[in-house]
Amino acid sequence: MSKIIFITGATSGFGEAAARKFAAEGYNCIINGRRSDRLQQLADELTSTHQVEILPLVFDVQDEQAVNKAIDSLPEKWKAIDVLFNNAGLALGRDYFDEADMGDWTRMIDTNVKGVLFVGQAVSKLMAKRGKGHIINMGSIAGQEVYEKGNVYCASKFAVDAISKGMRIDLLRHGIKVTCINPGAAETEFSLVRFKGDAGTAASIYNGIKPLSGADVADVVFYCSSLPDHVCINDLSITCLRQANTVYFNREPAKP
Ligand code: NDP
Ligand code: 8X3
Repeated sequence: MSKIIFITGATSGFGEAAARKFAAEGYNCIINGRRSDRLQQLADELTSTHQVEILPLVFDVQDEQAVNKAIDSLPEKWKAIDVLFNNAGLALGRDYFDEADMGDWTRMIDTNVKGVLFVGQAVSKLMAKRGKGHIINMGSIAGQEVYEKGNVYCASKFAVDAISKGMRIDLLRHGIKVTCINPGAAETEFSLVRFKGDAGTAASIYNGIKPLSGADVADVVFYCSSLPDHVCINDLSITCLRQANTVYFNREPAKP
């Protein structure tokens, strides 16, 4: 029987790349995001390319009731979730602490922290009933080191790190693995969202480096999920070759 992965934030970036990777590897996928048109398009493409089933599930991870309703109303066969890629998240703004927008902070906390908790708890209950499962939370190297103007985005990812550690302890009795993946700079829609559609500033983040791609991270997620039952990668950090941590880059000079 095919395995099932539940991916939040599958309309772009890491989540979309993971849907492509896991579908290609024969997983049936529950894919989530708020943009229903993109989800449906991805579902149509993957079902026509691979011998798998894809279930699009539109909801906002910030909305606890919507999360629980969507997961409770899954058809019984889709509740046998093997892997949760708890990935939906965002950064909004890159501003000094005293100048940042409170609305941006609220959305980051509601999405990156509360969203991870809402989806994580609902799915962990299903996994606990089966006595197995694997939860892969999306952290960041921003959850390991704070950088200038990173304040609340970093805080939200430090929280994901702590939540992952807590889940790992509390879910041990149910045989559930918990992994926290911590990527560095990756070129997805992340920076475009962070800089609110300012494509020039978004692109400048990747000046002089070959950043990670969604597919690079999806490969790592798949690797973590394909190890023997008794083996769990707890934390995994991944950067491109030209990045050492959140601050140190070796950028190739611009060509004249
Ligand atoms: P993208 O912007 O490309 O993708 C983000 C995804 O999250 C989209 O599918 C978006 O879907 C979804 N999403 C955002 N808010 C919500 C919400 N409230 N409810 C449901 N889905 C939501 O960025 P990435 O793929 O890069 O980001 C994915 C994760 O990786 C995030 O948690 C991010 O913090 C983390 N990360 C990113 C890094 C990077 O450099 N790119 C590095 C380290 C970590 P939709 O808008 O349709 O709802
Ligand atoms: C995204 C990586 O360094 O831009 O989580 O915050 S960083």
